[in-house]
Amino acid sequence: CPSSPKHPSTPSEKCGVLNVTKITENGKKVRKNWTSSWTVLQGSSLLFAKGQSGSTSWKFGSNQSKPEFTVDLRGASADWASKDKSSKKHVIELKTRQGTELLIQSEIDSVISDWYRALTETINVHAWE
Ligand code: I3S
Repeated sequence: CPSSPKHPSTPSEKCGVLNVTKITENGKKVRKNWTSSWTVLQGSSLLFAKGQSGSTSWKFGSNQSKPEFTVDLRGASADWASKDKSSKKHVIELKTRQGTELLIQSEIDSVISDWYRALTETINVHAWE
């Protein structure tokens, strides 16, 4: 996962630790379950692996760990979540074309701002696929 991509205007790869919960799955409301996930933006996919950052995160992407779940960003939308969606700060609401809604969050302002930028740019690039 490159820290300084060659083409920052079209981020194709980004990774880091985010807090994430699903709120809707296939159009049905599900119970919130915030977990800290190793998150990878790869092309038009967003992948989440369970567990904290640190020593195990390097395994992600190898055959030793499978992503917990994957989100297709083609036709998705991302926006800052309204206050009624969560009491947490810096929350992004991500809605997929498949009817899954996620909240993703970081306590760190700059971290979530970078993700917001990367996600919205990725969604724009793949909007018509
Ligand atoms: O939107 P909610 O229902 O207030 O979300 C909170 C709950 O999911 C809560 O767990 P319980 O299912 O045990 O009530 C979580 O611990 C909270 O983090 C959720 O709210 P925030 O505002 O943190 O997204």
